[in-house]
Amino acid sequence: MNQTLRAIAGRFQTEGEIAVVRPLGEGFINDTFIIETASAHTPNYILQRKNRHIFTNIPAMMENIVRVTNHLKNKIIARGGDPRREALTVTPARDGKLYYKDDEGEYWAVCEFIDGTIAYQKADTPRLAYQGGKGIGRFQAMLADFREPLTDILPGFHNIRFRFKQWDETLAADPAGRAAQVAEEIRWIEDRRAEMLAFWRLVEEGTIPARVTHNDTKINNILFDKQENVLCVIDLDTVLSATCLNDYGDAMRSYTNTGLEDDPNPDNVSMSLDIFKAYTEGYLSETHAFLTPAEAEHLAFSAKYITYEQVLRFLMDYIDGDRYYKIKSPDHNLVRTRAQYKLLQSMEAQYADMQRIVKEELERYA
Ligand code: ADP
Ligand code: GN1
Ligand code: MG
Repeated sequence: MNQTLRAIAGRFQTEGEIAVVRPLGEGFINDTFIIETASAHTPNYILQRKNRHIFTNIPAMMENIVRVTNHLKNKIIARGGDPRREALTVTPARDGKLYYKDDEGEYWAVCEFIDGTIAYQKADTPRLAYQGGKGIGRFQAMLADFREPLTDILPGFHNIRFRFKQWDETLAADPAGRAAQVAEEIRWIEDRRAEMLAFWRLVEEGTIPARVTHNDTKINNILFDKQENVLCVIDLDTVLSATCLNDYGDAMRSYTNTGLEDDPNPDNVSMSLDIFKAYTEGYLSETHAFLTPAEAEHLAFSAKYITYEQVLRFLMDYIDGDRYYKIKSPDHNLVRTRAQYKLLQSMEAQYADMQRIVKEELERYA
C-alpha cells in the first residue's frame, strides 16, 4: 500500500524527497494521509483520496477550493498575515491539474501540511470556542466580497426540504430492513418536521440571504496554533453559496457538546452554555457588521436546525445500511443518532437562554 501511496504522492508537484506517507486524522468522508519529506527545509503535505461517491465532480470542487483560497490569501497578505499558514495551499499534480485520477478512477489531491498546529476533537475551554468562532467569522468576512463563480458540488447539502426527500425515499425503500427497529428515533424526526421547514422557507424566499460559506465547521476542520489561537480553516470541500447560519449552527453542534459526537453514554451529552456564549462572542466580533437582522434573529435557531439535520443524516444512513459515513461498529450510526438527539434535546431545554445570550452579545454592537 505504502508503495502505491508513494507513487501517487509522486504525481504531485511536491518539493523535496518523499520519506514516508502515513494515515492521519479523523475525517468521516475522505481518506487522509501525511506525506513527510526527508528534509526539514521542505514542507510536508496532506494527501487525500477524495470520496468520489459523495463528491461527484471533484475537478469542480478543486477549482472552487483554489478560487476561494486565492481570494483568502490576497486578504491575508493585505493585512500582513502569512498566506501559507492562514489559508490552505493546494499543490497541483505534475501535469498541472488540481487532482490526480488513478487507474481505478479514484481522485487524489494534495495540499501543504501546516505544521505546528493542532486539530482538536473537542472544545474544552471557552477560549478555544471564542477562537473557533472568530476563525469562521473571519473566514466569512474575508469572503463577503468574493464574486467568482462557485460550482454547487453538493446540491441541497443543508437544505432540509432536500433531506426530507432523501429521508422519505430511504424509509419507503428500507434497504437494510432496519426501519422497524428505530420507530422511536423516526418519531424524533417527524415530530419536528414542520418547525424545520418553516425556518427553511425563510432561506428559500431570500429573507435569509446566501453567502460564501464553509458548511462543515466542526472543530477538527479548523487548525489552532500551540497557544490556542485560531490559524486556518481547512476541509474546504464543502465551500458553497448558502446561509451563513449553517456554519454557525454546525459549529454549535460540534463545540458546545459536553460529550462526544458519538458518545455511547448519552448522559455525557449536553449543550454547554458557556461554550455557546464564547463561540457567539468570537463569531460576532468578526460578523456583526454584515449580518442582517433576519440572520441575527435566527442564530440560536440554527444550532437546533443543524443538530436536528445531523440526527436525521445519521439515522437515515443507519436505515440505509451505512453507505455514507465511515463507521467503526455495526451500530455506530445509531449511537451517533442517539448522542446527537440528546444534544438537540439539551438545546431545546436551554433555547430561551441561547436566545438571550445572542441578544446580549449583539447589543454590544448596537
Ligand atoms: P475529511 O474531509 O475526511 O474530514 P480533512 O480535510 O478534514 O478530511 O482532514 C482530516 C484531518 O487531517 C483534519 O482534521 C486535520 O487533523 C488534518 N489536516 C487536514 N489538512 C491539514 C493541513 N493542511 N495541515 C495540517 N493538518 C491537516
Ligand atoms: C462529515 O468530512 P467531515 O468528517 O469533516 C460530513 C459533515 C457532517 C460531519 C459529522 C461532506 O464531515 O457534513 O456534519 O461528517 N461531511 C460531508 O461529523 O458530508
Ligand atoms: Mg474534516
